[in-house]
Amino acid sequence: MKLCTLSAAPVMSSKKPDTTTIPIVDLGQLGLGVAGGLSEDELQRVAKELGAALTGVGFVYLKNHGIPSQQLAVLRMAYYPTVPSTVPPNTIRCAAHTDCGTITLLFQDDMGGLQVRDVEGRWVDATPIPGTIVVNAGDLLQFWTGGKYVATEHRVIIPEEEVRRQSPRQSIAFFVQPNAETLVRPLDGSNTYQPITAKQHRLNRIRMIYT
Ligand SMILES: O=C(O)CCC(=O)C(=O)O
Repeated sequence: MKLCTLSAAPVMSSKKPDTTTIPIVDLGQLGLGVAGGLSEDELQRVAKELGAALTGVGFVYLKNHGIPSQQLAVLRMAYYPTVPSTVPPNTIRCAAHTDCGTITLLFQDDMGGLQVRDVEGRWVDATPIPGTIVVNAGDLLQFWTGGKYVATEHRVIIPEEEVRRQSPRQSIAFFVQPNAETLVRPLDGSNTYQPITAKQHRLNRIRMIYT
């Protein structure tokens, strides 16, 4: 688990944006995947187009982005409602699990409740630092590194403090995954883990959970 601090610098312009239209930037011109690529001038032009779109409305629709349709990365927003007084503290709110992708970014506020299991098997509070991102290692990172980076088992528990129990908890998790057909095998050449595609591993996990 690693922590990094987010910059407080504003990303978007303070100018009131025109939100009536979302700009479209066509990346088809980049010739993605084609050897040679764009000239510096062309890259500058596309970068300026993107910069203008993002500092104006703050959103941009990317056309012909070249990202294969079978990409598996997911942004999950989970809402945990307030907790009735009948529920004892430390009750499990999100069951212990590892994530099935490579890394997961967990955006932190000050609500807490996340716990990770250490190498001795003890549950440790991942005390939240607002404005930071917890980076969680997932199964495929473990497979890829031949077990050097072990997938972090984690869970969420109900807090003790009344103020936290009476506030809803909003979790924002970005699950980074290789494309579906990517074959993941230990990069150290060992046979610690059998080769498996990202998609097959995810299907195996879904079957385990729901059967
Ligand atoms: O809510 C959290 O802090 C963790 C969420 C989580 O583990 C998950 O969505 O897989």
